[in-house]
Amino acid sequence: MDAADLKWWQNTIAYEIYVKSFKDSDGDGIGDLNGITSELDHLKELGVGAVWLTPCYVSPQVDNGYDIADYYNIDSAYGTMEDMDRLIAEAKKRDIRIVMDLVFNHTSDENEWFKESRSGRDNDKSDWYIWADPKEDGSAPTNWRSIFGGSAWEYDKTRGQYYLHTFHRKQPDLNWENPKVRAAVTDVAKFWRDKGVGGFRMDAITYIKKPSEYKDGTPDASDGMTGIHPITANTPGILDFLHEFRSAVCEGYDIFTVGEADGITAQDLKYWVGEHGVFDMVFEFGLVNIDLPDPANWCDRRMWGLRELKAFFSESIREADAAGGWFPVFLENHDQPRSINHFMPESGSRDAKAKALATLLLTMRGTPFIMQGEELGFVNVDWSSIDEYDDIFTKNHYAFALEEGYTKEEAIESVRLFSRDSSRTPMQWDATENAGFTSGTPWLPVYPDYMAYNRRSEKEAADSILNYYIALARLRSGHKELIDGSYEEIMPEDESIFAFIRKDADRKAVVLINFKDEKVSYAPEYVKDAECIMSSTGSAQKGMLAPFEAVIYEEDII
Ligand code: TEU
Repeated sequence: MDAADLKWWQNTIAYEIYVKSFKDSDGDGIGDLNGITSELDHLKELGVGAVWLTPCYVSPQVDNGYDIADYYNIDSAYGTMEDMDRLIAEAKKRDIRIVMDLVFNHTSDENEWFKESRSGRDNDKSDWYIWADPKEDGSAPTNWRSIFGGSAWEYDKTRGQYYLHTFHRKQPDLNWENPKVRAAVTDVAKFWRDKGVGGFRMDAITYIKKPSEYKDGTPDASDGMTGIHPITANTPGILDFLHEFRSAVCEGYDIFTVGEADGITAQDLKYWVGEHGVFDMVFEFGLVNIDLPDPANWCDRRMWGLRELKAFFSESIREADAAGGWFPVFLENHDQPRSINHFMPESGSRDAKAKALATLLLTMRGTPFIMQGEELGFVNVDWSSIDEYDDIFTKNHYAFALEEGYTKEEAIESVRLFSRDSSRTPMQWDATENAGFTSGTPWLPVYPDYMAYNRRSEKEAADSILNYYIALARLRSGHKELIDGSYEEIMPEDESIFAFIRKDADRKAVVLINFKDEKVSYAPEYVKDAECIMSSTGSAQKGMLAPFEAVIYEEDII
């Protein structure tokens, strides 16, 4: 495949904006759409062509917008529909397309759809959500635990029934079995498609189909409940719903979809992406859960090795390619810790680690997704009390850990490692107060390192993390094999070096990344006749890598 044959979204770099934390234009401490419009040039410089916005629709903000009360309007905290139209237009001028986050597994309980549904058992929307009768003793229909903790069922007095919520009790699940619900969410997607957005990220999409029978599961914790994820993720029949959605919304339009697909493995990709699939790409969870046997329990961590991390990429890229699909490359998002903390040892230079990971992100086969702040080298927050955290999942997890008998120290350590707040602190634009994010009081504290790690200072320092990202982005566009080239892992057994070859008809690039805080060597034959086109240290030596050094060598194919 030639780069010219690729679709625009395969050829570009995507960037995730956590709207609440990117840039505040009106001093209320909350990021907004006009703030984003004012900083589009930062994205342009990074080579970004697609910007995924976390949900900015009307919402009571229990889960920062993932609880939607009105899909057709913008939350006043973020601006107006005119602001959104202007953002779409200004982005387009810079060849950037906006990607909307569609949250269709659930709505807010303050959505009109739900208000009507809960008003009685006999209304037009009475079965738009998942209602079930209590057990004989009046308790919840099953012992399923929601992903954020506590029972997945909430009792409603008016109906005398429980409703299901995979996430928070203020996020009731929609009933996709009802064709009217499917038509309603399709209409929402068409509305945004017709506004000229470039694509959709489909939130929590693997949970939309529930099993036909609601049965208790074997308790997996002392609360007597069982986590809902294995019970409802990827239920047979789900693909029928998604095929229907794809043909109604996407066919014939130059837009892309990426599904957030917890519970999908590389082996499932042939049903999910490519010619016979339902999306253009899916975000798998194999990498981000590498250290958590049960992602619902952050206290129970496992050791992992680089070989496993490398195998994840090799397998998923192979299966996505085999299906005629495409792979989204990501190391971070707004639900995950910062990648420097997640995938790198504690010791060593933060800048060197960030550059090593940047090299992986921008040279792997697929569309890279940069999480805001990743390009500046952001690290996890280090707050010592649970009261300092904001995220509901984090707070519920802390309570769950204590209930399970972990000590306070163990519980807070797990929060330090996995809290979703780490990826949500305000963007750091300059060294002025509040890092130039807001003139008011930021909704979440700015990370104290902002004097050094901010966009302006990093722009001025030649060897900064940001300038390395910009250099890599430019390199990609001039060295097409890094975009369209095949992917072949080399040295798969090596526990220190992540190495692979990207090759097209004309050129071959060899990428070598040292994941250890020590000097390591490799067989120089791999790069014998090649020229170094990128080095994170500026002093590459064939056969040797400095701690966390990343290098790219290239040669023509004759
Ligand atoms: O995330 C879905 C989600 O939380 C799960 O996939 C979860 O990570 C996993 O099951 C852990 O056990 C999306 C959004 O990205 C997130 O911010 C929202 O809170 C959530 O949906 C609810 O809308």
